Amino acid sequence: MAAGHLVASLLNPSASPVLAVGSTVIDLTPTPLKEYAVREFGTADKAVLLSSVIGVTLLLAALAGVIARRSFLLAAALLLGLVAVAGAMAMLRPVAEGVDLLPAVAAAVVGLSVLWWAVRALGAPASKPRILLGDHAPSRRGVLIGSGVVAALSVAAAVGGQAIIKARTAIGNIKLPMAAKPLPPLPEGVEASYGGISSFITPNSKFYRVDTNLTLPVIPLDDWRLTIDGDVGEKLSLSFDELLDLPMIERDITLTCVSNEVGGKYVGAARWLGVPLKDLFAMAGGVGDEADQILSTATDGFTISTPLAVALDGRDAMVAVGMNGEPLPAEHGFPARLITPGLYGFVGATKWLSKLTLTTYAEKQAYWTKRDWATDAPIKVSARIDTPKPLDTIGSGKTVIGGVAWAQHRGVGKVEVRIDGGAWQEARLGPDAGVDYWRQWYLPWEATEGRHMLAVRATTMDGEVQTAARTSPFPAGSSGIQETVVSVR
Ligand SMILES: Nc1nc2c(c(=O)[nH]1)N[C@H]1C(S)=C(S)[C@@H](COP(=O)(O)O)O[C@H]1N2
Ligand SMILES: [Mo]
Repeated sequence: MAAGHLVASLLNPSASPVLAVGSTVIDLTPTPLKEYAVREFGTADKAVLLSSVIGVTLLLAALAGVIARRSFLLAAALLLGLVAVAGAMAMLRPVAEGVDLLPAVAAAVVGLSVLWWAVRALGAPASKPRILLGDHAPSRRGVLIGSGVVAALSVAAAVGGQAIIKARTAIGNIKLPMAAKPLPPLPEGVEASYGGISSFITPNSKFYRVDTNLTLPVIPLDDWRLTIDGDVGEKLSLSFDELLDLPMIERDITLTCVSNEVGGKYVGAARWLGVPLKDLFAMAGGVGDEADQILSTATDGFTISTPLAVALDGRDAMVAVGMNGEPLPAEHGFPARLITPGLYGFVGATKWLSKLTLTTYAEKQAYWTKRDWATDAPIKVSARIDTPKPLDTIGSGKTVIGGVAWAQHRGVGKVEVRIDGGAWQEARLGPDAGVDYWRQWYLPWEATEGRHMLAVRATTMDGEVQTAARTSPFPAGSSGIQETVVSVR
């Protein structure tokens, strides 16, 4: 496994045996099971998955070791079978090339060599003729030392592979252009005065990350192109430099994941720099009258579909290259991603973007569409309590209840807090950065001793009150209002 990972790190990290098997499991997992995993493990779901793959592989390899003492051939066949599964999975990824078989080949060669050595070093069972042993007598010490060396080399190969991947996905020096009409800096948020409330701008390093990838794609900038094809006047293909030369817009937009539970943390707010979709479509000779879907494809073959009518209804949907004044971080889609204000990320925020195809829902279905998620998924109005934290114990006296609320593309008109089932009290709102951006909110509170139940709800500027009716994330986003309990001493 480690040898395969090291070889993959030099070629294509996603062809690493463990990662290829893990990715295939992700793709094949039925939606209810995936919902369960996300709910139970959150973003640790991938660590759980990879540990399981590694654990099962080690168990099967150990089994091969036991079998090898009776029949080397049978054990070798088992190991080869394991590696073949990994190799096949690597070759069946959406974007696979011949070299993606090499990590499995490396795993096979190293795996068989270690098995051969181990059988030789341990010696055949007393009942069997020692054909494999030659003149060597088995030595317990030699086996222990040898096993230690194999284990140490494995760890070194795995760690080395990770370091190589990290270096290859690092972003070089890129100078972003200015927006045609730069926005003034955002006003200071209320987090400075009321600790515990999410900062008005989410720093890139703290921005939530959600995707199906087990490893970041390696994208050499010189090879990268953005293609626009399908139902357009003329296919368009742009290099990164050509994209950067186009007139840019700058917008403050809050991104939310459809998997976010009420009160959850899969939401972040940033200033995005990019080229409006409508400009790109105009450059491609305009959209024909057949298309009803923008199918975007990432460099690794992952797809997202966005309703064409929604993306072009006047909102600032864009191909973004900048996030909070920096190039997109690798985790957030470098070199370019889609941003569609008002839609959950899974229908409008394709990272590591490589192609936009104008097509129809009848003709082509994206990754999540095939898994029965909604095709048009506007973000639901929602408010979250950041402070006091659920189940916290705080001191009595003057404090604030505070958090953030969002209703992208419609704007937050009002946030209300309810304490111990009393009347809804209107909270104060932080600065306004437009309807696509979240609002901070806070309510001064004279906390008295005892247990208290806090609830919050937001109302959109056009008057929709956040519903108390609970739904789970599948298939179009969670709803309900957050209620938490705090203790005051
Ligand atoms: N290529 C790719 N883009 C993707 C995804 C993905 O799995 N692969 N996940 C989407 C989802 S579900 C969300 S919520 C957003 C999250 O963007 P972020 O990780 O930058 O916060 O990216 C979207 N873009
Ligand atoms: Mo998402």
